[in-house]
Amino acid sequence: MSLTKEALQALQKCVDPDQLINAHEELLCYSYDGTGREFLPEAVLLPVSNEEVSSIMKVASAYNIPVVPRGAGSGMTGGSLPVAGGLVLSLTRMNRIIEIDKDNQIAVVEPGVINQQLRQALHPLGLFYPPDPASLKFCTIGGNVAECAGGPSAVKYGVTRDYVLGLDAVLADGREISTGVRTAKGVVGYDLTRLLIGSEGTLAIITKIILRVIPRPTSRRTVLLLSDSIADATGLVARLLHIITPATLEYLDATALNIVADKIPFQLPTQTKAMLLLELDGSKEMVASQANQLNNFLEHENLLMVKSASTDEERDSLWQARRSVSPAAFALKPDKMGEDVVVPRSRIPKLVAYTEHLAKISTLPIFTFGHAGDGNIHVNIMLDRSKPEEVEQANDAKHKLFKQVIDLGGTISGEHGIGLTKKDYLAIELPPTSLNIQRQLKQLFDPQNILNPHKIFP
Ligand code: 2HG
Ligand code: ZN
Repeated sequence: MSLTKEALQALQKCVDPDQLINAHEELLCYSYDGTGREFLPEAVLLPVSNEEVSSIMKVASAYNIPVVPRGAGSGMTGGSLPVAGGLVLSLTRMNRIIEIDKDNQIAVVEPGVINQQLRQALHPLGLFYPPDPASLKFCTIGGNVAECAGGPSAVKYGVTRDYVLGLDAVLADGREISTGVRTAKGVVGYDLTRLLIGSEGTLAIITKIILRVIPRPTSRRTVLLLSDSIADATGLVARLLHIITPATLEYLDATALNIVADKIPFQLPTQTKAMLLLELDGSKEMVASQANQLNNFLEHENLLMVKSASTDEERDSLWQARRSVSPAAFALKPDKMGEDVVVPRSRIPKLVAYTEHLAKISTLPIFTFGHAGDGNIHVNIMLDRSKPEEVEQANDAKHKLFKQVIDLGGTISGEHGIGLTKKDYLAIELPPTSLNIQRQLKQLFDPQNILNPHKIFP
């Protein structure tokens, strides 16, 4: 326990009574995330302003209390889990869209704004914030920034970091900083904005985000490609991207398709082994021209079926199916290791063949889906954590997978971050000098190691 009576009293002075939770049954709500692991915090604080965050951090550093910032708790690697107890700083009440500057295509938001709410606010203004994690209906922009979230549209539009111009943040000792700019360009000093993006709550608490937004595409077409061969379907990805840049290029294997089959508005041929889900967007003319190029390209491909969604309802069902793969996977086993490895796109067939090999030598269900357009494949290893032999098998498969990914010239995380679940594997990818410099940065920002301790570093 790091929260003494004296520290608790000091914290009570920072916020109103309804902004501090320490009843056991309420603490439980802040003890888990998308990994299904659980760690109980000693107290939860719900600040509503920068000033409150700052005064909380001053108390936390004076009393040496661990602090874990948290958005919606939808993270996939344990980033928001209070593994050392202490405080959870829930930023969900800092949920104002402070400003939308239409002329300059900028939105300024607090971290607790839900991704989808920002999209809805931008829509009538003809603007668009592209990063679209599968959890966009409930995840927060602050969490997206902390993990540098991606999503299906990254293949055309990039990830969270490509839209963040500047940040306000509170340091471990309570000091406040502003980084970046609210202009289209800016190169004054080191890029602290980029350093904080993806830092998983280990360097500072993000309290305000300046985002670049873009004109909203007015037209789109959703196309489904079905193949009886995973190798053929994934082999097509890199070649297709020479012809057009779709807004999404997603891939699902047969298991992923099976677990969401009830949501797919079409009958799939029984030989289906893989699906690619593509979306074209832009103006009406651009979409029509890309669709033409796509059709010409597909004429020479050996596919079971090519089908376009003909109504908005069909399109929504297809995306609902895709976004449900991750939660639906629990029908296979009570626990999952959901990895988010990335390889150069031309090597996806090799990666997927390797996962099939891993599945063959294991008794666990292992299946793949994900953002093929980015080479970002979710390898899901399903298991029952109460069975030690399954945990051992799953860890072994994960280790082998990561090694193979590095051999293929890839990276062990494309969008979920390192957090808790991948920290022991960091050295597979980062050489010692790079790891050391990163540790020194952490030390500089947080010398007492109170901000999200035991994350990222082995
Ligand atoms: C997705 O793309 C998410 O659906 C979750 O990133 C992936 O559960 C997963 O492995
Ligand atoms: Zn994903």
